[in-house]
Amino acid sequence: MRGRQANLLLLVVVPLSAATGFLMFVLGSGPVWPVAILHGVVALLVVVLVPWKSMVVRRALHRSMGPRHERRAGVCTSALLGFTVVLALLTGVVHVVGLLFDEAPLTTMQLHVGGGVLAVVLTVAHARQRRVRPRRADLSRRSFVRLAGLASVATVLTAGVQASGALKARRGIRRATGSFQLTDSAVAAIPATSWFFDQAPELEPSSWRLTVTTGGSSRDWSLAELDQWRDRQVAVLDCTGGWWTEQEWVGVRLSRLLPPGSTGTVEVTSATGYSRRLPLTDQLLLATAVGGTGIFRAHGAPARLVVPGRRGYHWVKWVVRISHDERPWWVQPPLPLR
Ligand code: HEM
Ligand SMILES: Nc1nc2c(c(=O)[nH]1)N[C@H]1C(S)=C(S)[C@@H](COP(=O)(O)O)O[C@H]1N2
Ligand SMILES: [Mo]
Repeated sequence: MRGRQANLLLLVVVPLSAATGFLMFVLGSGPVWPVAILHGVVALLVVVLVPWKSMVVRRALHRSMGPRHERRAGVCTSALLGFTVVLALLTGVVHVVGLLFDEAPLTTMQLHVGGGVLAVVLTVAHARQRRVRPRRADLSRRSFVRLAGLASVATVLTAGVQASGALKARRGIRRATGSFQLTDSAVAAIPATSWFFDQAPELEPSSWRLTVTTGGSSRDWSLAELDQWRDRQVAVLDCTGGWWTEQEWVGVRLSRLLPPGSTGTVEVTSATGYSRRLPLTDQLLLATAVGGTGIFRAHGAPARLVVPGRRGYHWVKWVVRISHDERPWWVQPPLPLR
């Protein structure tokens, strides 16, 4: 294989790694494991391509250090790109085979996603500085046979990483999403987590109101009024940071606040402005208590959404507004933007 073809493949493979990684986040606890395998294979193709890429890199270094010092623009981008790809690869593998460090300021998975996102941005910048032109022959039968060969090696590597992860972790501790169970299952041990930089607002329970809008009319609920219900739901909070915890959440089924038999979706909005839209076919619960205590302020007091089967970023905290209509739930950014 030529260096140019390795470059072309990397140009596809790095963004595709990120895309499959994101798909795992979006699928919740649905059919996520085939995507996890695909993500591993696509990402580890990068490792398989290292021999060819290292020739490209060596040639470039040689040219820049040779007598003519042909130093091209974009050297910093290239170096940074190399660093972020290695970071994403290492943290990906460490996460799968490794442990969850509950106490660390950043989880391995957060470093992983940070590295992965940066790697895609830098790949685009890098490719603009070093254009590679695809040729007809790149789509030849021979190229596809070669790609199949490379992918089989990547599949073996993925199987190895997954198998060592499975051997190392206690059974049941890892979900198909790749997340690890928190070592302490107590409510007090749940990390207070934000998607980006949201901070717990000051909400006075006695003056807090939940505004529910449906069919052109709206009604405010006080906490005391919601407390007439004690609906229970055992559900797993699975954060994209790479951890999960199973708890019994107590509060009111969201459907109780809507006309009986309502269909469609609800947009659930936080006092901070953070919001998600979800289908009423989900077992949505507005939780005011968990595991025998009230919800703590950092975890969404006085009321936070519980969405069984979906990843943590849907579990809106500090809920103040619920708007019900027939808009499809998927007409929103697949991941929160704030
Ligand atoms: C930017 C978005 C990304 C997200 C959301 C993401 C997400 C994930 C997740 C959830 C896992 C765990 C899979 C499991 O436990 O089975 C994982 C593993 C992994 N990721 Fe990523 N990833 C991203 C980007 C990347 C990139 C850009 C690379 C490399 C170029 C990469 C390389 C890896 C590797 C090597 C593993 C271990 C795979 C295995 O052997 O099974 N990831 N990633
Ligand atoms: N208002 C608001 N709700 C939010 C978030 C946020 O940033 N703002 N983060 C979500 C994410 S990513 C997760 S994993 C859970 C974390 O809940 P916890 O703090 O109880 O662990 O809250 C979700 N709800
Ligand atoms: Mo999260």
